[in-house]
Amino acid sequence: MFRWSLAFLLALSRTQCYFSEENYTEESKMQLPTVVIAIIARNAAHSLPYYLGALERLKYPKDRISIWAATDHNIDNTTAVLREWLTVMQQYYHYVEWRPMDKPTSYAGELGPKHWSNGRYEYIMKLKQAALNFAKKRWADYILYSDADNILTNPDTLNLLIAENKSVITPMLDSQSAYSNYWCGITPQGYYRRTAEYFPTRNRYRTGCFPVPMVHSTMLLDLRKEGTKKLAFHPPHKDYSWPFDDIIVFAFSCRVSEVQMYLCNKERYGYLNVPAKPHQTVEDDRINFVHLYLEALIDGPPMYVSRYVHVPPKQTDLMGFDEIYLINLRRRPDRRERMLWSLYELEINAKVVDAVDGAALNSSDIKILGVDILPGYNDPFSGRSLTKGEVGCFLSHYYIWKEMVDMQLDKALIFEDDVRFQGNFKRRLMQLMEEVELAELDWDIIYLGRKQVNPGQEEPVENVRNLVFAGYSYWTLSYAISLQGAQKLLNAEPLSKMLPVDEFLPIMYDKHPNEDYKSQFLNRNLQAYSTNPLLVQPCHYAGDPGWVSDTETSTLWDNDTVRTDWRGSYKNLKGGTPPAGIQSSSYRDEL
Ligand SMILES: *[C@@H]1O[C@H](CO)[C@@H](O)[C@H](O)[C@H]1NC(C)=O
Ligand SMILES: *[C@@H]1O[C@H](CO)[C@@H](O)[C@H](O)[C@H]1NC(C)=O
Ligand SMILES: *[C@@H]1O[C@H](CO)[C@@H](O)[C@H](O)[C@H]1NC(C)=O
Ligand SMILES: *[C@@H]1O[C@H](CO)[C@@H](O)[C@H](O)[C@H]1NC(C)=O
Ligand SMILES: CC(=O)N[C@H]1CO[C@H](CO)[C@@H](O)[C@@H]1O
Repeated sequence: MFRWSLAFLLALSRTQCYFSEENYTEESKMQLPTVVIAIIARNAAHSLPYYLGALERLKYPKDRISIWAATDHNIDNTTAVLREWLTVMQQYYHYVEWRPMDKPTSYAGELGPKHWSNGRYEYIMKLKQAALNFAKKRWADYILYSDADNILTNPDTLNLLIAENKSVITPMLDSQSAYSNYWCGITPQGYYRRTAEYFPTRNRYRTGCFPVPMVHSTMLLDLRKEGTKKLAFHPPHKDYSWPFDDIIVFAFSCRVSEVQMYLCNKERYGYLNVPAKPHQTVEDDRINFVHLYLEALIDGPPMYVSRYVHVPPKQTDLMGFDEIYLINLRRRPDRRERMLWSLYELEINAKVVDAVDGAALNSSDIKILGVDILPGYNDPFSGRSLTKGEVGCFLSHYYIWKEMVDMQLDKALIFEDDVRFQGNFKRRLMQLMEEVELAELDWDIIYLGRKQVNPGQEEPVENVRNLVFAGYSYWTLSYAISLQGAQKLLNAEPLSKMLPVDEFLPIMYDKHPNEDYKSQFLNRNLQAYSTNPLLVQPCHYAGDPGWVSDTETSTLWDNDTVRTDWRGSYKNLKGGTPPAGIQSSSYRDEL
């Protein structure tokens, strides 16, 4: 008995020793807070693949997220797209609640599928309240509301918002305009009030997380906070007398509950589409969204579609042109990719032409091509000469004119690869070309993007809206050109008296201020027009962050024993040049 007890005690103490010292393991980490994501989508089939793609890429464990998804009153494919995504994703998320409503497809008295009638407001308040009730019932720590055209492209957004420890917080979203998802001021009646803070915030001149009277569209509520217990979307507070609008009702609820709304703009978190006007169609909204997508490609982070929904392929076309050319340097695949994605989204079919790489040209190539500089253009005292990049750029455009003439193409459209498209680009251009046709305008080139050198009124063209006679201009970002125009440019035999292509064009339409240059070309009868407003801008300007500065400043005619630095020459210094910051498109400088 005694022996047995001793052995038992020894064993016991040894066991304790093992576990308390040698085999001790650390406490495991806390799981992340639980989040409900509320998805409420209506007539959003065009944005949903990007919206869902961004949600599925959020860097947050999906088993800590529940999805509450509702859709209603659709005339498009929203229900099918959401259903397809949820069917796949339910295995990854903690839980999925799905509330589709197929019929009816409209509200009584609404002006269109994007109109917010009172019926729509009331219904959306009820949906948001239902999502909130669901989250509370399931003891969720947070609920994230995000409208179906808010694309949270920054995958850290959820973590970043949680880390701020606020009751109600929104990430500032970028749009195609000054519009965003917050107000800095509110009137005593609950309407938007202009403030001095809005633009500095929107432009990120001041960054941080700021208390604001209104956030909407995307917002995170911390349901663990005492204050958020009283927040409600529906029914509106008994003292509510402000406009009947779900975002204002909720802002009021925060106010009476003494919960401060916060806006964060420390990072770029994502995008939101500018709301459609009441009478606009789903197609109008889609076109706006395409513009947003293109902006995101330039400014980043870009949007990507979900891997789990089928996106119907786009039908691209030539918009009535015989060919559409995209000039791109082979060693600039990033720009080519961006432009091809952009053109695809715009449903435009373009042919890539490899730009002549000026940096690779040597003096014997140049001799064979018969290229020589325009007498008077090579002038070290004014800091002006033709760089290799400019020769490459000229030749790239020249070969396209030549192909047009060889193939007898009636009209073509040319893009350089550093183009930012204005909203509704395709429709506006097609409309313009239709009016040009109807007016039987005899045209050689039509600039879609350029730098007007002497800002001022240019004469409008009769019977064609948004078209002017082009004055002296820089840049060749994009232009339409007719067969007759291409022929005129070739007839001028510009290779043997070359100057930058964007100086050559104004000479040919007789608007160049330099008489010496002009005198060397005889038939300066190019008929040049420009869209007004312009339909494209350069993506970047000299001096922009991320702008690739000109590294190729040497020319083919330099005396190698005497280093000539042509940097700062040409358009950067010339009198009457554009305001600081707007100098020349980086395409040419890169070449
Ligand atoms: C609607 O969406 C479903 C699922 O994504 C897809 O299979 C179907 O082809 C779509 N229909 C149309 C007309 O786009
Ligand atoms: C948020 O709370 C956590 C934990 O209490 C703390 O570590 C963190 O510093 C807080 N963040 C901010 C921005 O106050
Ligand atoms: C110029 O470059 C071409 C190839 O582009 C090459 O064949 C030729 O030898 C070069 N000439 C000189 C003088 O470097
Ligand atoms: C280059 O410049 C130097 C100094 O001005 C001059 O002596 C030389 O002859 C020049 N060479 C050519 C090929 O022009
Ligand atoms: C139960 C267990 O894992 N026991 C281990 C404790 O640590 C010793 C030595 O480190 C091991 O031999 C045991 O197997």
